Amino acid sequence: MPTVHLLDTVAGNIRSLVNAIERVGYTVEWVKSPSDLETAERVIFPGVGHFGHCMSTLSAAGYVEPLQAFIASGKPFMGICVGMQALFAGSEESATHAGLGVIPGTLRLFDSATKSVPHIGWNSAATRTITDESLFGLKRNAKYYYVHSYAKQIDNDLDGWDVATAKYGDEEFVGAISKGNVFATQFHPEKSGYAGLAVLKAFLAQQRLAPLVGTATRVNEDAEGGLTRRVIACLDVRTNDAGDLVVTKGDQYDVREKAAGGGVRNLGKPVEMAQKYFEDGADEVTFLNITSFRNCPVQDLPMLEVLRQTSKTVFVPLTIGGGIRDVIDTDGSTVSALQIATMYFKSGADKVSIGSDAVTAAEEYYARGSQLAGSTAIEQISQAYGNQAVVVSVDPRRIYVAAPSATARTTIKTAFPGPNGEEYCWYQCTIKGGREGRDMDVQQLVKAVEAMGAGEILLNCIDKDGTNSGFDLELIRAVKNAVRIPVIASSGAGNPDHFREVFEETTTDAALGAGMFHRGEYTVKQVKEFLADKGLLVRNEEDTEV
Ligand code: 1PR
Repeated sequence: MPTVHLLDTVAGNIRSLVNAIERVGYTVEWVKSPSDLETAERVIFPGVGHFGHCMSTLSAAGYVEPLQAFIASGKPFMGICVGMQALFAGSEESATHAGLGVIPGTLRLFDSATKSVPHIGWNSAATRTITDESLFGLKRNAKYYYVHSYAKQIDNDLDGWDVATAKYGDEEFVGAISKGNVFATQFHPEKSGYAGLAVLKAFLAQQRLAPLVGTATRVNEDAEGGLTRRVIACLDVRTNDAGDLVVTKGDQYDVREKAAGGGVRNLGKPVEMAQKYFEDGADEVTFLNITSFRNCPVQDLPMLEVLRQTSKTVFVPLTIGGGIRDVIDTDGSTVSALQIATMYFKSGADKVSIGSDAVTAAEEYYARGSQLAGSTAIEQISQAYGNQAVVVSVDPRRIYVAAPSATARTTIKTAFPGPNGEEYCWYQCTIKGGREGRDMDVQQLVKAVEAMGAGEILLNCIDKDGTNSGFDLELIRAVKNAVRIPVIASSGAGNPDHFREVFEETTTDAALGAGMFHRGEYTVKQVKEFLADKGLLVRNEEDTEV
């Protein structure tokens, strides 16, 4: 098999890229020192995180000139995400670091006044300069997975480059760019389903231009127009009483069968179910380890193997939550949350989701007078891997009050009064899977974790969990109003119309379903088709194989 040299100087989920490269028929060799670039035939340079950190790492390891020389040699070179950004002259993200200067121009931060930043999700890469052929397999009506806060907006400084663009709000920016032997994508082809694998395959085979065939010829102007709303499948995983790792699902966080002595509900095997949801068109798959695996050495955490297996065949983003905190290992040693997160990223996770530990960190943040500590799991992981890699999973519960004056917490007037006719409620944060309530409202929590560097909120709702009665729209609006980072609505989805409702009636960035998919009541595909029929912009994977 032909080889690809991979330059991995930046932290992140490299395993998925390796899996994707192998899937399209190539083997990976690592660039271990700058001299390896002299003999490499084709190079891919992926990157996540901070532009300045990326450039200083490259420079400290002596890669800047060898990389420029490789690119000048005319051999195929591909940059991905920050690996693309590094090709530009510079980025606002770090005024003190120059880029490689292969492409002119400077990256700018997205305007967050009217939209969530980071830009996370599925967007287009529609070629502007080439319209009658496909550039490296890009399809005008396909969607690709992006996750970034800085972008190269379209100015006229890109003359001579073939450019494919995406739109976010009213900003049009570079989604992919190419000239000669250089090809770079802001999106992650290894996380963009079969459409992304096709791009990787075309680059590696050096099929720069190909005739537009099949679906590629069907240009859907609407579909080119921006970020889709994401539909996420979530798998709550734990060991059952027989010691097997199972996907489970309860209601209001009770996952045992209702009969006396009921065991943990077993709805299937995590890897198989994730695979099915990917094939059905899920935009992301989230695993939540809902009980810590007791007496298990950290190195053997069962979810590490679940991720390794899943990332071989599931080419959309994977999130892992549950137990991301500093822990004492079975041998008595302390393992930091950052080390645990690193193990998960290396095993194929793109994001980690932090629950209980985030609540404790937020309490300490306010106790210090809204000062950052620098040492929390959220801060450490987001500094090392970028904000986009840190999700905070929130488990709020409604506390009804007769009037706002009855509590110091932020209340909302609810259209669904409490058991005694109370017209107000506040959303109390909980820890340990809802077992313990804390004296903090959800708005306080999400503001604190945004300040610490969380990139996304996974917004559960204990009252709605497993009820099939639709999302808590009041909660979602309250949280969307409190933060600028994207929000994933969760808990209560029972049918496709609940997804339409949450997307039409709130500005949530994504919506997550669990029980309705696990029990086979509806498929992800049915939800997507329903949303598309209602005129909502969703990604519909048309390819099924590469
Ligand atoms: O506190 O960092 O160790 O993380 C624990 C994680 O496990 C948290 O993200 C917490 O939400 C989750 N969790 C803990 N206990 C349970 C439980 O169910 N007993 N599950 C639990 C939370 C919420 C969603 C669920 C949606 C949608 N589950 O995952 O899938 O509510 O369900 P639906 O569509 O069927 O209504 P830490």
